[in-house]
Amino acid sequence: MSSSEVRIGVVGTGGFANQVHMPGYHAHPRAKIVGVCDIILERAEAAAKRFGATFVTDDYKELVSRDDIDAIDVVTPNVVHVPIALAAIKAGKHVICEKPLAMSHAEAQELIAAAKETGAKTGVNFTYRGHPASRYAQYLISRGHIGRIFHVNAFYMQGWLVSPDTPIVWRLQKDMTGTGVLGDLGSHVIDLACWFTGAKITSVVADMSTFVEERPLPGGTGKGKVDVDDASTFLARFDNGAMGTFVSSRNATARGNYQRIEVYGESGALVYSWDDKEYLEASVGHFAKEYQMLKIPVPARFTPRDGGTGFTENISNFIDAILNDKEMVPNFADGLENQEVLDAVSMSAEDGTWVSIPFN
Ligand code: SOE
Repeated sequence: MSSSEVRIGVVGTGGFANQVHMPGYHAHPRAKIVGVCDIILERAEAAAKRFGATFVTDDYKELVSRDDIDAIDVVTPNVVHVPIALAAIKAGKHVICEKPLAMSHAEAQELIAAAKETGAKTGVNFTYRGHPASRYAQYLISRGHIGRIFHVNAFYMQGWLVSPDTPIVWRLQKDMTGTGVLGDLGSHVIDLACWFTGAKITSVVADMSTFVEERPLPGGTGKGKVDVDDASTFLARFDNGAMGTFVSSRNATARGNYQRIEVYGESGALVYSWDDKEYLEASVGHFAKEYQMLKIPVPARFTPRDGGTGFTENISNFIDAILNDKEMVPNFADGLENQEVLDAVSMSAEDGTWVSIPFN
């Protein structure tokens, strides 16, 4: 590795890569995007032009094998996360991958085994760990400010699929994404709930629904069947005895990116809301009031490096982990834990029975 900077290869140059990942590397003083790959070569060429990459390809195998690249960022549809990440790890690269990590916990286990072999630094882009209010929530809970936890209620509600005229995209195709809203949005609040509390989910019982079963195909070429969940709700038990309720939907009318996690403990409580960067609703410490939540300001020290909602925080942390030879968090182990919950929820929704994890 170049001692002065981390040389990056990005696979997948679609919306999120352009809005978050590549700007994140561009903003880091010791990161450089050397190569980009996309199955749509023109998209990769546009990204290379915008971010100064010198190598462009539509074949990820060419990118991961380059000696002038230290780390690979996988920003593709879920179905190819593992083959690309595996190829990168086997080529001696560090890897960060978009969420959810894989299409199944078995696939995720394969990734972890490969990374252990090479000592690769791994990361999963659970974006909302970078949010100032979520960082403060995790700080307060991890330092015991709400005591023994009774409840975790998590909601992630978007409304972009309310109209039946919204066409099918890869996030709605099982063979590309695995699950629908569960993996797309549920994975985020599952990660936050476990990170906030430091607890693991040990069993779930679930219900999933597809409200709109047929949608226009892209390009107006007729209609196609939707084979993934539009909404997912599940109950969970944590290993610390807490009870969890998780609701995620992309049919939540009027909601843009509504993310809310309520945590109730024996000596306090707090509510994190993505919409509010500056405050937590809380009853903690000397703010603790019986039957009253106060809006407490998030201290400046929890402001992420981008000064906003922290969308690029994981990207910066990944670069720093490589430069300082430290472990990136969240990493593939967190991705596997998350994947086990996703798989358990999908299994439970089939017959409505409780499913315990870990599986083996
Ligand atoms: C779409 O639902 C989406 O872009 C998710 O895929 C992201 O993970 C989330 O951060 C915002 O919404």
